[in-house]
Amino acid sequence: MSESKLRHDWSRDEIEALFDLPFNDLLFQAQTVHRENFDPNKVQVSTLLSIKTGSCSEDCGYCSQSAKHNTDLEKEKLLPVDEVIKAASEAKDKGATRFCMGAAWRNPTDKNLERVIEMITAVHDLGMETCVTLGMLTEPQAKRLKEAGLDYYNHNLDTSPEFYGNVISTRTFQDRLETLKYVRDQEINVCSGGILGMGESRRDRASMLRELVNLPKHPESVPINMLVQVEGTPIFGVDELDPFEFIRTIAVTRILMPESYVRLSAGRTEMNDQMQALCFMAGANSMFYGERLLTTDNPEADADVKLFKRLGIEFEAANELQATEKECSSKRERRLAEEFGAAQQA
Ligand code: SAM
Ligand code: DTB
Ligand code: SF4
Repeated sequence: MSESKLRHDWSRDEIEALFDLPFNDLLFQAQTVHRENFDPNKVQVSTLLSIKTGSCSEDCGYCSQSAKHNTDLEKEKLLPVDEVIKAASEAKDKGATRFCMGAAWRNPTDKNLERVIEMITAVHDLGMETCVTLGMLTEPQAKRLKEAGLDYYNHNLDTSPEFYGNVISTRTFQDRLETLKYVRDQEINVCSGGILGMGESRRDRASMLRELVNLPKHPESVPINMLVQVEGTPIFGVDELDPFEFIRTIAVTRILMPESYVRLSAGRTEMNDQMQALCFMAGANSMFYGERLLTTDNPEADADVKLFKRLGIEFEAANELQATEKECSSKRERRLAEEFGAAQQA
C-alpha cells in the first residue's frame, strides 16, 4: 500500500463493513497499515496517577469516582506536588516515557489548574512527556495549559452520540467535542478514545470511531478501554464483551487512524497474554504501565516486562518517540504537499 492518505469522511456503514470482515482479513489489513506507519515491535508506555480522587459531580455510569454512586473508594484531595514528583520519577525509572495525571473533576477551577501546572512543570523537568485529564476546559484554560508546555490532553468521547445518554446525564456529547476543540486549537496533542463493553452495540462502536476519525485532525493518541466493572456503579453487572469484538475494535481503529497511537488501555487485568498479543497484532502500540490505573488495578510492571520479552516487543524510548513524531510530521507535510499539488492540478 502506498503512503496512507488520512481520511476524515468515513460513514458509519463503511466502518461497520470493516468490523464485519472475517477476523483474519481484518487483522491482516490492520497489521499492514500498522507496519506502514510504525515499528510493529515497539510499544509506547505511559504511567497514570490519580491526582484527585473521588467526589466527582458527574454521573458517568462506569466510574468509581462519581459522588452519585455508592462505591468502595478512598477519596483524596488534590495531591501535593512532591508526591507527584516521587511517583513520576519511579515511573520513569521503570521505563515509562509519559506521565498521565487524572483528576475527578467535572472541570478544573482556575486555582486548581495552577496547581496542576506546577505538577506539569515538575514532571517535564524530569524529562518525561506530560498528559493530564481534568474534565471540561474553557478556551483560556486550554491556552494556559499550552503555555505551561503540556504535551497531551486526554478527554474521551467514551461512546457513540446515540448511546451517550444511557451512560452520562450530567454533560452532553457536544460538551466533550467543545473541550477537544479548545485543546486542538491550542495545538496540544489530543488523546481521545472510549470504553467498550458498556452494553453498546457494534453500530455504537462504529459510530464512536466515526466521531473520532472525522474530527478535523485525528487524535494523536486513541485509548480503547475495556470497561472495568466497579461494584456500586450503575453499569456494574452488564454482559461482558466478546474479547474478539474488542480486538476487532482495535484493528478498525488502527485502519481508520493509521498515524495515531492506539492505546490498549483499561481492562488488561482481565485479559490473558494471548488476547493482549492479538491487540498488538491488531495495531495497538501504546499502553498503561504500572500496577495502578486511576482507582483500579493494572497488571504488575514485571508481568508486562515478561510479556514483552516473550513477544519480542520493546518499550519505545523517549528519543525514538520524538523521532517517530518527527517522521510522522514530515510524512504529514509530504502528504499535505501531495494533496495540495493534486488540488492545484484539478
Ligand atoms: N474526570 C475527567 C473526565 O472524565 O474527563 C478525567 C478522569 S476520567 C476517570 C478519564 C477516563 O477514564 C474516562 O473518560 C473514561 O473513559 C475512563 N474510565 C473511567 N472509569 C472507567 C472504567 N471503570 N472502565 C474503563 N474506563 C474508565
Ligand atoms: C483512558 O482512556 N483511560 C485511563 C486514562 N484515559 C485516564 C483511565 C482508565 C480508568 C480506569 C478506571 C480507574 O482506574 O478508575
Ligand atoms: Fe467524574 Fe471523570 Fe469519573 Fe465522569 S469519568 S465521574 S467526570 S471522574
